[in-house]
Amino acid sequence: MKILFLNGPNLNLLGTREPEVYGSMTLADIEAEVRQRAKELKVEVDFRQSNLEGELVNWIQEAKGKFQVIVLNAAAYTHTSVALRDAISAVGIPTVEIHLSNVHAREEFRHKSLIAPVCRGQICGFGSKSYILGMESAVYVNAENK
Ligand code: CA2
Repeated sequence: MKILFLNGPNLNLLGTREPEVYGSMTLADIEAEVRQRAKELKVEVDFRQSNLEGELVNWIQEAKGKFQVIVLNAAAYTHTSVALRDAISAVGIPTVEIHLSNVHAREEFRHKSLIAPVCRGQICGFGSKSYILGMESAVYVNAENK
């Protein structure tokens, strides 16, 4: 089973600013934790980040036939992107929405996710562990689809 992790804008800055909100781990640290758990779960992982909406859309489209589940931290595009929502809907690959922070406990503009209705579920508020929980959910979703 192959899982595609996609990370949206500014997540490359993790560990450098706002540690009180996003923790002190870098995205590379999170990727290392994900890869360690992936070994135990015997799943393959591809882990990518882009600041560009169109690149994320391209990666979602290209995932068809290659990945069974997408785990997506769309970052700020979560709250704005009809293009990401349409891409998730178009490819039909089950997608798990994840966030480091509890978006529902933050500013009102973060309460709305445009992608949530086309995702299989949402995990938020557990810091870097949201990524591990996202991967475990992906394994569950894949088993459900067999
Ligand atoms: O909590 C999350 O994972 C978010 O997806 C993070 C996004 C935010 O726009 C979403 O509402 C919730 C922001 C990612 C930016 O990360 C930064 C890291 C370090 C310094 C500044 C921003």
